[in-house]
Amino acid sequence: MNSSDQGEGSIDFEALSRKYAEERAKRLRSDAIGQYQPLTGKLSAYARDPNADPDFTRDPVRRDAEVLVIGGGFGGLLGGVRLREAGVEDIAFVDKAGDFGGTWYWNRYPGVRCDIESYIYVPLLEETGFIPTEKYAKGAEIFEHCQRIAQRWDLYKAALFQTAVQELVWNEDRQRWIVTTDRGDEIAARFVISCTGLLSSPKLPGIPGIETFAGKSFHTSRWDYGYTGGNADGAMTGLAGKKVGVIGTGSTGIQCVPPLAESAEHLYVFQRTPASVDIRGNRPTDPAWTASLTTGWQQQRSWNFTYWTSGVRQGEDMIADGWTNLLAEPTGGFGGAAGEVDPEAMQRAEMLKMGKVRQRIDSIVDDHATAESLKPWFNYFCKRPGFSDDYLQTYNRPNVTLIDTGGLGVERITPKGVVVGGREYELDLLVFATGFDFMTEYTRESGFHVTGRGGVSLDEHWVTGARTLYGIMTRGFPNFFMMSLVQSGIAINYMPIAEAQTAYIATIIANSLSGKIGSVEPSQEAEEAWVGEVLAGAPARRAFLDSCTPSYFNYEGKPPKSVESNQPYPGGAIKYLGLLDEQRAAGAMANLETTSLNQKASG
Ligand code: N01
Repeated sequence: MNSSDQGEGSIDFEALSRKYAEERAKRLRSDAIGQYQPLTGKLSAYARDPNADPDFTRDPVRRDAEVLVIGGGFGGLLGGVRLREAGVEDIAFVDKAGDFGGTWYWNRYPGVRCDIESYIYVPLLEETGFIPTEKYAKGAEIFEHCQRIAQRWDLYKAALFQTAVQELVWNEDRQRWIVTTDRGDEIAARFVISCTGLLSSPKLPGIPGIETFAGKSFHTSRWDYGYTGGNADGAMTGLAGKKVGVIGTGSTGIQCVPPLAESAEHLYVFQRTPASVDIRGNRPTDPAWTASLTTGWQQQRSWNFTYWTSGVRQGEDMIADGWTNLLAEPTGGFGGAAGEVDPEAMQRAEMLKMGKVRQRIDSIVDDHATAESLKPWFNYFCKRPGFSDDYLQTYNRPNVTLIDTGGLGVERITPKGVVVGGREYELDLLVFATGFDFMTEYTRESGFHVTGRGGVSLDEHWVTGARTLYGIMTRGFPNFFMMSLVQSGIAINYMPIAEAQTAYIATIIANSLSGKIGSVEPSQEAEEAWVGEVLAGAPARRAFLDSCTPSYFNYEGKPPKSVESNQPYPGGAIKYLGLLDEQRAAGAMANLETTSLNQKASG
């Protein structure tokens, strides 16, 4: 098969497609996403936040707010900033975490960094004057920047942390959402923006015996440095003399494996499907480059990345990394002028890229059998591509063993350790790098119920699939804005999508407040037209997902029927961003229906 990896001229696309299908078949399971379990019930200890005060208490809050933002990650922060800029003062925040930061609050595992260039991934760099110290910044630096944003735009003053929203009920008389939380709060908000994150509910595999493990164990998003010692830079002195196991080799696994290998006596990596791991090429920020930046640089750079990763050559490749060089393959572009993808050209680019990823493994990993086990056989975008300059090298260490489960996964967990192929590996620490829920039902992922006009719940409203305008609003749920991937634009770098969405939402809210508008929601026609556009892309997306090895991208190989309408907008990032910018520039009120503010609401 390696002969198929020699370059475009000699590549045997048919043989590769057959190999991909064989590998996929090994991994398909009838229980699909049902193989995972949430961190509740007998596994609820896994949900404990190691960074928050477990004894924290406060009196319940009862108040009105003009805007309530649920979630203090990048989406919520950007929403807060844009609302402030639009003159909205009364903004409350609620977050389960102990601070702002979202992903970067929770994910503090060793080695954590962003996998998109930080100069375009980290928001508001020009506004704050902060420049990340490296091309791919450490998690701690990004987390600190989240706090910087919250301080600079004065968002802490009405923030309720360690608090989970439980329910949102629309009160038609008051034209407000009555929002209740697990700390007994009741906030009557005129507008709600829900930014609960795209990958924020950790999940554990339903491996038999998981609850019996008697050693130490945690999910990567709840790293316990109290046990391991050290910090995200490594030096985990608590692991001296300890046998450590990691289950999961996705983006998180490939980042935490190298520092674990340095600190543990022995590290076992339990692999079900190998990740694609390309060159990272991280480097410190060049002060001369920083000094050369001129106004508008971040947005320009971000657009450049969006174009290149949409398959459109757009001047110089400013980022020039493993994401953008998909276009450097000798295939020509794979996107039309507006970024609509040519599936055949894309397939060729992906196969060539994966060939190079496999060749790289041979050039780094000394042991032949280990190298073969580490080779990924699926289309490049079937899973989130990974990048690392030390992950593959880690398998050359004498204290690291790759336990390849041949696509079947870990067999069993016992009080002493992990069983694969009938052999038990005894462990002191077992780390679950097993990811997060992704695009499941809104209630399951957000953790709260939403009841709109007429007592209809969002789950009922979407029972046959989602219905939205731009993936942001849904009819019957006035003054409620969502930031998720459902029917929304999608891009490799989520940041421009979050920026465009929050600018659009803030404009609607500011217009509504100044124009004495009591409720705003999509018109029936506009919502139907948007759902129609999403559904028109369903067959192509379905075909791609059906060809992919199981992962969270394709609901572990068994996408439910509702996925057709729950999928992201198929027109591509360039078109979606252009559309939102156009709408906002025109005042943002097109395609919406409004009612005037009534007396009870203004009182
Ligand atoms: O989670 P994942 P993640 N036995 O779902 C394995 C973002 N992110 O936390 O591939 C053995 O990708 C499972 O195996 P398989 C990013 O968007 C970004 O790594 O399903 N193994 C897989 O290897 C990313 O995509 C950054 O066969 C089992 C792993 O667990 C997303 O978060 C950093 C198993 C889960 O991988 C999620 O990444 C981190 C079993 N029974 C995360 N069950 C950066 O920005 C599951 N697995 C750098």
